[in-house]
Amino acid sequence: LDSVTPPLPSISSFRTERRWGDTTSYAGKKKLQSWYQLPNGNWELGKILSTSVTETVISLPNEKVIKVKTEDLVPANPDILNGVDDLMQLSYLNEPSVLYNLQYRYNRDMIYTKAGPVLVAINPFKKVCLYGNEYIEAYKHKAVDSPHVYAITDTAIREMVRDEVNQSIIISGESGAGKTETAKIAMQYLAALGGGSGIEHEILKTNPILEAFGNAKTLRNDNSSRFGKLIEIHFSETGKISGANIQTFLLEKSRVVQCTEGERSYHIFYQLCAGAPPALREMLNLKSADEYKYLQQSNCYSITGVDDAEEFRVVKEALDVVHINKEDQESVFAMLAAVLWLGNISFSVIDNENHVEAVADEGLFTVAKLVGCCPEELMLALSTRKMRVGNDNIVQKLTLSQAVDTRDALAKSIYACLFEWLVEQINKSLAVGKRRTGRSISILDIYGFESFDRNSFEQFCINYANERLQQHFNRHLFKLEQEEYIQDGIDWTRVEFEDNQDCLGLFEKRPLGLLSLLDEESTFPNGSDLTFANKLKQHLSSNSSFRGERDKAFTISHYAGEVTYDTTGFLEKNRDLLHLDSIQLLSSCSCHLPQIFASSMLNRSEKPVVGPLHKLGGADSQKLSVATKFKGQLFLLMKRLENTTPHFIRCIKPNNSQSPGIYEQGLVLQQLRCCGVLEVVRISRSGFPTRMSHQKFARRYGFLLLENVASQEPLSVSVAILHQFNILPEMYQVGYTKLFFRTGQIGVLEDTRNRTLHGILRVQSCFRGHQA
Ligand code: AOV
Ligand code: MG
Repeated sequence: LDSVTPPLPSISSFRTERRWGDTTSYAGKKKLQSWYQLPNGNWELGKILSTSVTETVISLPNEKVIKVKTEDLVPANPDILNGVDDLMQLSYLNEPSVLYNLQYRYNRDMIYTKAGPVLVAINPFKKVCLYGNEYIEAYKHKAVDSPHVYAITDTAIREMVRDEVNQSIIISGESGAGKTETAKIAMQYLAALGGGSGIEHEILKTNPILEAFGNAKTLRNDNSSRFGKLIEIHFSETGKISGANIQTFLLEKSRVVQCTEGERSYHIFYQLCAGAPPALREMLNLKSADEYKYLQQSNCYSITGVDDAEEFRVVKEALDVVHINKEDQESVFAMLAAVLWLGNISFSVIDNENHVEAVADEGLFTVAKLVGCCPEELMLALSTRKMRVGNDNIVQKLTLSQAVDTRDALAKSIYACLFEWLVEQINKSLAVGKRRTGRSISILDIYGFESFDRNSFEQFCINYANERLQQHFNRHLFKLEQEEYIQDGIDWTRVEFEDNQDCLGLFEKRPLGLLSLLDEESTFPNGSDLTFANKLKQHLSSNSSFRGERDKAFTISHYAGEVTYDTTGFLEKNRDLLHLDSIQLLSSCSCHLPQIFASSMLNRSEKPVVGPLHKLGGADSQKLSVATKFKGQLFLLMKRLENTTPHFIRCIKPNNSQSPGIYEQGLVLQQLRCCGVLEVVRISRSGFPTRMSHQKFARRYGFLLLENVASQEPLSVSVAILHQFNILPEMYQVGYTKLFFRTGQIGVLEDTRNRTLHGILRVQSCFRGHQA
């Protein structure tokens, strides 16, 4: 394709207004080239040799000349538009043109492109020279204006200051698309501009910690986030970072005890095994990763290009920076080792009813030592359960599968509590010296949409979160935008978009939605994954986003594609029960972390626990289910985001092999389609992104008027200003309450205002100088 395109003109030359009229002006002209879709689905640029209403002869880049139906051709943009910064500048806004424009830039390491207000970022899967101090300085001083995470972050800072409104940077995209990297790049820019107090350094250091404990290698991404994260960075009046707060969402804890072939558990386990210094190794009785059962299952211990031992040093240093003292760090590592050793505890059958007892071996003794309990108590907690029958307390022995579940539940809980505890410590550290000013920029980075061969409860939750996020995106870029135009009575033809309300309803409807039915089944004593699956089929089959499958499976038609879920384990994971025996064991431990964990587990249950015997009936039935709690968290998150001005970044994965230089058109197109990039561009192109009430406009620019206006009424003043500045009629619309402007129109006014104000200030200070 490159052979037919001239080299990219300097980026700045694209700034010259290439705007609305273009579509029509070029459309009427004779076309030189068009897009032709090959049988494999890829688009090729064909030079038009001759054309009639029905047939066209084109030559393809491989010099093949073919005759095609004219109606099969899709118009291509003139070469001068190759690689434009903003898809809005394309004369023809069709799928192949957008795909090509992104590819054109991608091939030149220009991985960022604007799609109207949205920043599209294509994962380069290699180091690209676009970051660092020089670039930060350039964006800060507006010396460059090509699309970049820095640029969108800069806009967020400016709007925070200008409008005194909190901002959010919302990053979305499939698993492996580059969200977490993008979030870090945005944080880097904020730290550079708002730095000075030193807290920015701490904020940046939270990344290696949270990644070590919350990221893992999956089949989609070697560094996949297994939790969602919102980091809110606070600024003082002077624009300096004053503190931060991190909120995390639903960590995938099943990974601690169960892991698919080729994936890994959390990075920190491998880092600890590889990097712990000798003294620590001895203290924790640490072995190499391949000696732990939990890590053995997936048969994958290392990641290409990653040195776990080195990473361990990085994490330890970061823990120092966020003020987690050496003693606490040792406790953290002890908990990790305890989790690993728990997995090595085995059971032996002790009677002919298949009851088992934990084997008193190295695993058992080490765990007991690490958490600070006596081995016998641990043995009992793993092999028996205290029950209350009538007025009697009885002890029930466990079968093998019950014992294994109990052990795994304990390991998962310890890990999840450890993660939460760490986030809490980090938040304490970041809150130091925080003076609330009410101004903040939040960055949202959650786990991306996932679809594997086998999808379970975790994917169900992750994809639900992504539906919610997509809804937020739709609301802001399509719904609210268009509603505002219509409400204010301006001329507007509605742009249609893919609404995901149906799918969200499928999850959230009560009582007949996925989440309600899941909760209901989870509380039924006889409920099982099979009865759950049947219930879904019975009640939801009329919903167009739902399809029942064979066995215990069902399919959801998500905004990003269909995913089939296997309900095996759904109920158990949703209940997420830890037996009281285990909680009591932890609370009786002599080490402080297990005690903290035990009390946080008890606190989390809705009913307060009165005394140890009060609840011996087994697990706490009042506890919120995982899905319900997650739903609540997502609602709160959305509420918080609703109070901010959003800035959206869409990360795109150009191939499934995590390799540089490969741009698979089909894969990219599917991602562009599902998040509605083309529609966003369409709306922005015909829309009026800048708006201001008549009052505000009159107040802000009224003093620039050269002639008096007869009426002081805001609308009259506004109109007079528009006339004086010669703003073309097609560049604005006057609504009932607001003025609406095309992109870039307000700039002239702002410049004049700033110059004038500056002049006034200078005169004033001169005057004061004279007086003195
Ligand atoms: P994700 O956050 O979107 O996936 P990541 O941010 O972890 O994806 O990106 C995956 C990998 O892509 C990284 O580990 C890098 O190797 C590479 N990468 C991404 N962005 C860049 C960039 N700007 N420059 C260089 N390499 C990059 V997930 O957390 O799985 O949903 O759940
Ligand atoms: Mg991530």
